[in-house]
Amino acid sequence: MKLSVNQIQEYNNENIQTHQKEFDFLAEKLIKKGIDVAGIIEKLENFNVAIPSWALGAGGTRFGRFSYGGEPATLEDKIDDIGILNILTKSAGAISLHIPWDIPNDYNAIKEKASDHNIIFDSVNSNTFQDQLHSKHSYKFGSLCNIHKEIREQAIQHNFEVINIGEKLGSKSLTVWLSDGSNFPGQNNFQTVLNNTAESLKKIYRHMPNSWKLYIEYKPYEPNFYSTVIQDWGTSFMLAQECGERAYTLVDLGHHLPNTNIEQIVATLMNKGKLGGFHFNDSKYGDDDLTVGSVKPYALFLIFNELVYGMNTNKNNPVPAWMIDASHNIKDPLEDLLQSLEAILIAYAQALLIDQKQLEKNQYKNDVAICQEILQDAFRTDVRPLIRQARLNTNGALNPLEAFKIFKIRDYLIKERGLKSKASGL
Ligand code: LRH
Ligand code: MN
Repeated sequence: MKLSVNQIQEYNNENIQTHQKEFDFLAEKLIKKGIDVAGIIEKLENFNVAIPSWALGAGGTRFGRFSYGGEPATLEDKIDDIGILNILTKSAGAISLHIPWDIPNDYNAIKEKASDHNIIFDSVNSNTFQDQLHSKHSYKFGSLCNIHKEIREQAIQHNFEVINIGEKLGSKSLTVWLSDGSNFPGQNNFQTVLNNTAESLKKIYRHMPNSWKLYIEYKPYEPNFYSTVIQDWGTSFMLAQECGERAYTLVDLGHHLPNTNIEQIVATLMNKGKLGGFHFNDSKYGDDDLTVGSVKPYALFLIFNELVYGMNTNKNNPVPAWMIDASHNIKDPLEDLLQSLEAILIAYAQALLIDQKQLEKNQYKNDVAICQEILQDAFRTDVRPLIRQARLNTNGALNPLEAFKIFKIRDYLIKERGLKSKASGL
């Protein structure tokens, strides 16, 4: 399924007048406030989010999985699907692979297909939370933390292989998430498993090319339900510091206990130059992997407020890696990802409206009410005309989700791949 720029332009022509009126009205209002509208639109045009290769089919839980029809059963099909997201939004120009779920058969063919769709290979993810068919040792009782050296070595070797695969594709970072932990008190010696994990991560870090970054992802629980070795940002931060300057903490929004102040964690990590990137999603209770901005949009906005401040202030922190990590149990995976991309751009655009100088001035005066008003005024601004203008400027669709439905893309994919095709992943 390859959509043409002409098809997109034809679709846009239907809606261009409405958009132009809404955009002109908003732009005039913002310019009057001294806001650099052109600058914001340029930032939105250049904002690219990596799509997880493991979230292009129907997700599932232990209670079941409802397949979706037309799912991408091969890595080639997955790249084609991300190509559809990218031609509609112009902000999905990257794929994050999970190994071994997505090991390429033909590297040159895969790289060619990706470049045809203007897609780059972002972070590669290792997987030592599942046993592989021919693996000698099981990770049932842990991988990089395991009390048995030969099992740690097997997991370290796997990460070496993932780095080698990423190098061949032009990726520049490795993401390590460990399910390692315990289900019962007494099962693990906390210090032993932490020391083993630290030593293992250092070996992996030293194997990476000097141009690479290591992202250490934390999570409080699941699949282990008593302890997780890398349970929170502090543990990940500590391990990243022990590894070296190219090791960072990765923040998956769903990996926090209820009511955790994630925006403060983001500010703290940026302050220390250790914020590596994000796995964007949303959640009500646990690691629900729901559509970004679908449950707590204000929290996402507050996170982007810290990101905008940090990207202006913390020059010691690299530009974070923007990635989605979601699982689609009942929605069309591509529609869900289109909504997530929209929610991320909306939160970023709203945060860019914040007058950081005014905020700082009123924080200095302890005028708490005005500080709140400055944030809420930005959050209560409908910035969608700015995002539409950015897409128009980049030949994307004014409203990608609507275009996806009008072009009947899912029907086309089902005709092409059948109802039974199943995507690898979660
Ligand atoms: C763990 C996680 C991690 C991935 C997996 C697919 O919950 O967020 O990022 O490896 O999901
Ligand atoms: Mn994740």
